[in-house]
Amino acid sequence: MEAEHAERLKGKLDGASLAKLQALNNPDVSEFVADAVALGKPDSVKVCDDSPEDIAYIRSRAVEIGEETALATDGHTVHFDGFLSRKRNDQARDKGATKYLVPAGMKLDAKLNQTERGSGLSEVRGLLDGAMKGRQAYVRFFCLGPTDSPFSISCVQVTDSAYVAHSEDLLYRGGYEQLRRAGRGAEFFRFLHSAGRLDERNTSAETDKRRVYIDIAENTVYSVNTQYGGNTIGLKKLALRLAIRKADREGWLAEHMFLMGVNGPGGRVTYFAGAYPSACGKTSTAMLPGERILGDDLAYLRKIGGEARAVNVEEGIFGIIENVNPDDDPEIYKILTHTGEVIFSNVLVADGRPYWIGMGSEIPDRGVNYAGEWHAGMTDPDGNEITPSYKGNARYTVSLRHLTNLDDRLDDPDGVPVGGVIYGGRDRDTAVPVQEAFDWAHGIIAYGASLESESTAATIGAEGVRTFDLMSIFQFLSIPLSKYIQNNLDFGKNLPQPPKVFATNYWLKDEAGKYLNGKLDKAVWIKWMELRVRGEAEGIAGPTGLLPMYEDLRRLFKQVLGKDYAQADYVRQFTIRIPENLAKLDRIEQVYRGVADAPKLLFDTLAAQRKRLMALQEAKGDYVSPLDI
Ligand code: SPV
Ligand code: MN
Repeated sequence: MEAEHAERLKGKLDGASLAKLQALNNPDVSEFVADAVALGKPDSVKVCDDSPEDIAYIRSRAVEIGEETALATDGHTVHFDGFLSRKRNDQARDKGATKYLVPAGMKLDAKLNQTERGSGLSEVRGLLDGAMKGRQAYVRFFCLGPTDSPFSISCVQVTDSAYVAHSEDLLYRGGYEQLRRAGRGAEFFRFLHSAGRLDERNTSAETDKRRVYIDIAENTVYSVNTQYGGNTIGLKKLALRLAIRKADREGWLAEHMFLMGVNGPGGRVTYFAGAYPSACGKTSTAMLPGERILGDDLAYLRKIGGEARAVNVEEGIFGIIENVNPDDDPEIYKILTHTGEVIFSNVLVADGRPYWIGMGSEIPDRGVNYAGEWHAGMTDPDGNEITPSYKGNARYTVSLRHLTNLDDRLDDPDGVPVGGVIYGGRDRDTAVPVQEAFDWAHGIIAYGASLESESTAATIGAEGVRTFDLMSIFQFLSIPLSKYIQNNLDFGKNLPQPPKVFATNYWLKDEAGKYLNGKLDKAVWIKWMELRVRGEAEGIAGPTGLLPMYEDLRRLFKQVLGKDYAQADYVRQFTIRIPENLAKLDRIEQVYRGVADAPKLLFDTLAAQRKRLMALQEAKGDYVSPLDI
């Protein structure tokens, strides 16, 4: 290691840690670590490799320093993020404080949150200066995607939070050995995090000084005064922002998508990738009983051998725990109630057991939760109810490796072939439950780039407000919107057989506000999509896409759920609601009129959709049954 780096690390690292850094033979890594340590000024530094000993060390540190507390069941721990009130807390991604550092001369889309690089760097580095004092820092190496594959991206994380480092062990593949083999000059993403000053509950005390700054020039993300995973776990949404830029340079796609295998007739498996905004059924789709999960949050898509192929970036789940119960999510519920490594966050704990809203059994009226000692009926300083588990964002962190429904190709270096891409939002009154795009470009524009979702209790503000969220990735976009859409269009262009594109809507209601579908109906939609990908079901050409035939769904409802599917239900669910669809087109066109250089094909595609809707309206009225098309 260069004398200069060794000098800066002197006295902080023990011999073993120093040797691990040295063995990497990568001056860029030593430089990053030396700088992080000089800045954060931790008392000591532990460098970890991929060994079980180092992973066990992190796990026990998290409990020792009180960032996690052991629960009654072996392997279970709980972590709390900061909470003062429903309005002031560290319980979610902080959109306002997350900014791109933009170097002089570079233009980022005006819709992205950004600040000038020089001043942004001094601000965040100022906050990190000495932030690790009195604590140990952990240096971790991980890989995005399977190791030693065309998809792999090496990452180095420096953090003073054992909770963050522990979460990363459950969520990502170890990357030390890969980086060591790559040696000098190997590229990697860098993440520097400090939880900042902690209060008596070991939660970040100065969340008003919370910052997540993304230095796109150096592939480095700085995060400070926060512990919530979405702001701190480098490889999750922080890396996604860097990966979108790398994918843009290299001609592939980094997406906010689940990845799953669907069992088709005759033992075949068809793979799907799906983008849904938070709290819209993404994890529960990927976890559908009887199918094969690969991932629930992040996928990379590349063209390999003339095919679209995808990997799960992660190997674990950081999932929303609310409403996980034995009926709706039996696989996850089993994991959460049995021995094995689970980090619960922001749930209620009583007698060493975790409780959460919607778990399907009684919740005690007293215990300890994210607000401290808790009893039913408590309110926060603003007068809002303190719910037993944090409404909308209490979570669990588990490795995928223990799931019995895990697909066996999680680590395939070439990924799995993608048969279909699905876009799904929360929409009470417009889109049918499932439909297929006419072709790749139609799907990318009319479904992906037109994705909207209604706000839920998981987000601050009024519920039921439609929010534009293209490909459910808007919050993570790090390149201009138009470029991102063009890259998606281009991806499918010269593939002999691009994936089919579908849209789902699990949230359709009738005039009385009652949901038109059962929670498990998605198990039927996915089987229909599987048949479509294989060319084994007919589609009815409607104005917004191809609709399922009643007969096919009737057969599938019986086969998958053992249910009789009435034709009247089909008609109610798949009626084309023309005024609502036209209103949606108005909203989406309005959004894109404000986007610089939006592709012409986007406006053409939306205009063609409008024309089809109006022609049908002219012929058959405002609400048209699928049987009349
Ligand atoms: C999401 O909200 O989309 C998540 C959790 O997957 S977070 O880590 O906050 O991004
Ligand atoms: Mn997500």
